[in-house]
Parts: sequence; C-alpha cells; structure tokens
Amino acid sequence: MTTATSTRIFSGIQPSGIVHLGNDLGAIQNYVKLQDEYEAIYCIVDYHALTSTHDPNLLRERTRDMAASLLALGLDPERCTLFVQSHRPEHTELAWLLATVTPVSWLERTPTYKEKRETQPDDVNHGLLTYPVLQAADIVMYKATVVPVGRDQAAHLELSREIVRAFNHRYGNTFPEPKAVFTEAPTVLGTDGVRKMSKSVGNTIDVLAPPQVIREEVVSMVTDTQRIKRTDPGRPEVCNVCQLHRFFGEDYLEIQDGERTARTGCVDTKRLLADRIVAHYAPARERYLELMAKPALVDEILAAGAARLAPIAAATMAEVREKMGLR
Ligand code: AQP
Repeated sequence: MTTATSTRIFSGIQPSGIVHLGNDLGAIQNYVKLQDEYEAIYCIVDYHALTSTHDPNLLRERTRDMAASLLALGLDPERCTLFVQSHRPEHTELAWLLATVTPVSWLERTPTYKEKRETQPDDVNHGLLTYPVLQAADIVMYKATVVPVGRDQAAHLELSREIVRAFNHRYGNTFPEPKAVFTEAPTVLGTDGVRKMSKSVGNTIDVLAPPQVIREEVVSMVTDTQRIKRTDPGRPEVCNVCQLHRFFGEDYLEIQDGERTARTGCVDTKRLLADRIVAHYAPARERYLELMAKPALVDEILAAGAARLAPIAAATMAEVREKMGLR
C-alpha cells in the first residue's frame, strides 16, 4: 500500500452530528459502491469539524457516532480503510506545506467560506478560510485520484486540483490531480424544497433517527407550492417529495403520474415516502444501535484504519519534505 495508485479513492465526512439523506444519497452510497471497485480510504474529518464545533466531549462523541453510522450504512473495514483525520497528524503538516503554494485570493473566493462568514459571523476563524487546503492535503496524502462527494464539494475539489498544479509546478510532479465523482443525486434538496439539505439550515431527514422522527421530518416537507387544493393537478418535476420517490421504489413514475393527475394528494405521497425511507433504513438503524453499544469495537476499527495508512502517509511526507528542501 505504499506506492501511488491510479485506483485509490478518498473521501472525508464531518463528524457533525447526524447523517442526513443528502449525505447518504449524495455521497455515502457511492462510498459503499466504490469500496468494491477501488482501494478506498474514508476519513472522519474531526480537524475540519473544529472550525465549527468547539465542545470537546461533543466532538469525541460525534466522531464515534459517525464511524458507527458509516459502518451501519455499509462501509466494511475488510473492503475499505476508515479512520479519523487527527489520528494521522501528518494531514496538518501537509496542509501547512500546501498552504505555502496557495494564494489567499483562491481561498477567499470559495463559496463555503463566503457562506460560513454569513452563518457564523462571530466565529470566522482561520480554519474556515484554510479548510480547502486541509482538504487538499487529506486527498493528496494518499495520492487519491477519485473523490466521491456531493455537488456542493465541486468547488473545493477544483481548488484541490489547482493546489496540486501549483505544487507540481513549483516542486516537480508529485501529486495526481483528483477528480470528483457524483451519484445520481448530487444535490439533495432539504425539507423546505428549496435549499440543499444541510444540518446548518435545519432542513434534514435524519436517516438513522427513530422512525417517528423520520416520519415527522418527511411529513413537514414542502411540496409543489402551486398545488393549493387536493384536486389541483401537481407538478412532480418541481416537487421534492416526488423527486425523492425515485430513490425508494421502482414505481416512482406511477407516483408522479398520480400527483400530476391529482389522483393522489401530497399528504398521501409524503406518507408513502416516509414509510419507504423508514423501511429502507431500518436494517442500518439496527446495525447502528448495535455498534453504538460496542464502542470498543468501533474504536478498534478506527485505530486499525489509521495504522494501516501510516506507511503511505510517511512515504508522502518524506517525498514532500525532500522536494521542498526540509531537512
Ligand atoms: N444535500 C446534499 N446533497 C448531496 N450531497 C450532500 N452532501 C452533504 N449534503 C448534501 C455530501 O455529503 C458528504 C459529507 O458532507 P459534509 O462532511 O459537509 O457533511 P455535512 O456537514 O453533513 O454537510 P452539511 O449538512 O451540508 O453540513 P453543514 O450544514 O454543517 O455545512 C459530502 O460529500 C457532501 O458533498
């Protein structure tokens, strides 16, 4: 595992509380699928989470929780490597080295930085600005070429590629340019039907939550706002509930037709979606609860993951230090 491979993939996810439908349909389902096609490395990015989470106990709890969630949703430690970012502290060293080839102007123009400046105006910390540099370090540490992410990460990935080009230009060809890959649901809209599903917006469907919570979230979804009366024909192409049905049953065209012809009402369509989401995630929820009852097992999987990556990280750091003139 110490050599660069064109078939290595990497992706990171924040331990920020819950796993929502956007995370799963937009990214995690690809993590699961691709672990059979590539040498797959998945990282719970706790350093990144520090840019917004400042409670140490909460961060510790959420990190294990995210590991249990990912394992429950289908990551298999026999087929992929799952680890915690801070367990390989080389990531922060590499981020510093990459920061020296990254113009500040590139970072200031990233959409997420601009967004976070709005959503957490009292905490515009340096980590928020340099987030994409650490993200680039995460990926290139393992010379990964493929990065499964949701569409919201596309701009960050483009920046990673620019950082790689800048580094290779200055110090010679060292890192491959990583490429984003998307699922068929690269942007999942939230329960408001307008914005991207996102924890900070509070418009999520929490896939591993108790069934009652999922039902309440789905029933709260905004549908076609022009469909006022039950007898009004609906517009399934703009209705988020109808759109989500396509991921939870073969009969979604029929469901959409029911809305279009007013054969079915929005409430019926939402109830059906809630039932299907609950049923779909029930086995994963069971596995999640089992894993949360075995914290030592989860910690062991994470420790083994970090240990397995040690030789790759060491090789990358040796090469980079040498190329940059560090002794
Ligand atoms: N709505 C979404 N649709 C498609 N993909 C999504 N992802 C996130 N939201 C959507 C993808 O999930 C992976 C993990 O993302 P993250 O670490 O940024 O997770 P998050 O903190 O859960 O994302 P949020 O909810 O959007 O967080 P906040 O609100 O805190 O910024 C990534 O691949 C991401 O693209």
